[in-house]
Amino acid sequence: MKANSYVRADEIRSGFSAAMSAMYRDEVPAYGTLMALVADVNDKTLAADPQMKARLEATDSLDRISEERHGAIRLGTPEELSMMRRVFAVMGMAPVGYYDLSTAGVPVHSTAFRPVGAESLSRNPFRVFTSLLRLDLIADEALREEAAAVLAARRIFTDEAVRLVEKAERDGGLNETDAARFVTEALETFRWHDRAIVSADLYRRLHDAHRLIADVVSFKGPHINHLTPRTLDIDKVQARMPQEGIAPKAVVEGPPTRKCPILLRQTSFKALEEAVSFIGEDGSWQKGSHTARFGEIEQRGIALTPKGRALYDRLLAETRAHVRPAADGSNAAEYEAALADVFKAFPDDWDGIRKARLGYFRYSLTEKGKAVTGRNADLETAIEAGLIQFDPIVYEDFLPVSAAGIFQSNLGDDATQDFVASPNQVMFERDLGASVLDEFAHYAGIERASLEMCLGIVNMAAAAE
Ligand code: OOG
Ligand code: NI
Repeated sequence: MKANSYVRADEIRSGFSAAMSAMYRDEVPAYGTLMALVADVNDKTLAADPQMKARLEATDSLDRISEERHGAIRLGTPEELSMMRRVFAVMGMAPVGYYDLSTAGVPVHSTAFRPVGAESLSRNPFRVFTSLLRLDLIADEALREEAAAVLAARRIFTDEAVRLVEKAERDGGLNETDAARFVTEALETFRWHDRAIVSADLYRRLHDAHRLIADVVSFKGPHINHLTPRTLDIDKVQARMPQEGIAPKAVVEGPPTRKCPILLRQTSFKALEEAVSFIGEDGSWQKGSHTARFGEIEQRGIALTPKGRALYDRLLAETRAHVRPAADGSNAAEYEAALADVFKAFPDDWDGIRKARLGYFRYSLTEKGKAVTGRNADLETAIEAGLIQFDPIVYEDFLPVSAAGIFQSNLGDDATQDFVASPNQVMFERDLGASVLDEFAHYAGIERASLEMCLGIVNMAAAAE
């Protein structure tokens, strides 16, 4: 079969993201409500800000926004993680970044599977925050072994999904029939199962060790635990959520409200208590409940350079040393005020951010720049002369402190627990069966390529003179 009869990985990913969204909307109706709210706020924001709309259109990122979302799953074993990597690879998604959440009292470490090239991202930036449970952080050895035995016996992928992954790897792609089948089969892994694979007694003991352990170990598969649409104005969505019957968490995670959004701001609504049944004696089912699935929204801003990120981390730590947001929201206003105040130290205009080398930008020729002949200018002169313009590059990744806040708000206050900080990227990559990509190198590459294109054209015009 010729390679060009294969469906593009970008298309498989788009199909999968749409199928996942439809499934989750069926399973968790509040997610549908949130999607409608986000679509409405995005439309109004764009209508009120024609300049924002024009720049999003020009940078090829307007179309993707209404389709844009991320999800999250939690896996139990190295085998599950490495197979998941292969499943996502069929959809053109690679592991980017390493997130250690043990410091935040959550016994997992994680990566984000996402597309990496600029073109793939603009087609569909679907990402999945993927965590691996760290049983090694559980003190009770007997319980650890019991949990490991349950995990070792489950199969989270269908045989057909595995067969199609192997076929895609062998042939270098999937034809249309196989690609459609693959989407259906892969989706099965993410489905909610209301019948647990453990007894109520084991569930309770796992839950007592950590709620997250119960969530990962007790079920047939790693149900998608949230899907997050991207909004252009998170403060508006947060304010309107209660009117739609959704109670948001107390504070928005990440940077404060700014004229020039940086990195990522996120908020969620609390996980739902759902009816499940546990394995009872002699084949019966015992009724109970489980709390895991929630909703989240996010607003994405500019990707920061290592220098910008260090400044962000420092300012966030400074704020939190001062006021730590309480889960019940009692000091939310105080926290927000402190955050806004401390972040005054972070420039809030695009050119200031650019000149201080705090963020990554995509450069392009203006109409005037395209028409120019015979000018061989350096970058700053060309920008001042209106020949070259710049747009912020969107941050495509996640933030560990924010992720910890999202985990915590859905695990309940009683779950706050201290683990010894123990990042172990080497172990994670061994379990993954690959190294994770470096997010900074990716943004720097996009910036560099855009610059070369501009300067190349300006210089070519000069040379042709
Ligand atoms: C993942 C939480 C992290 C985010 O957006 O930072 C996350 C989880 O609860 O499994 O999704
Ligand atoms: Ni999330």
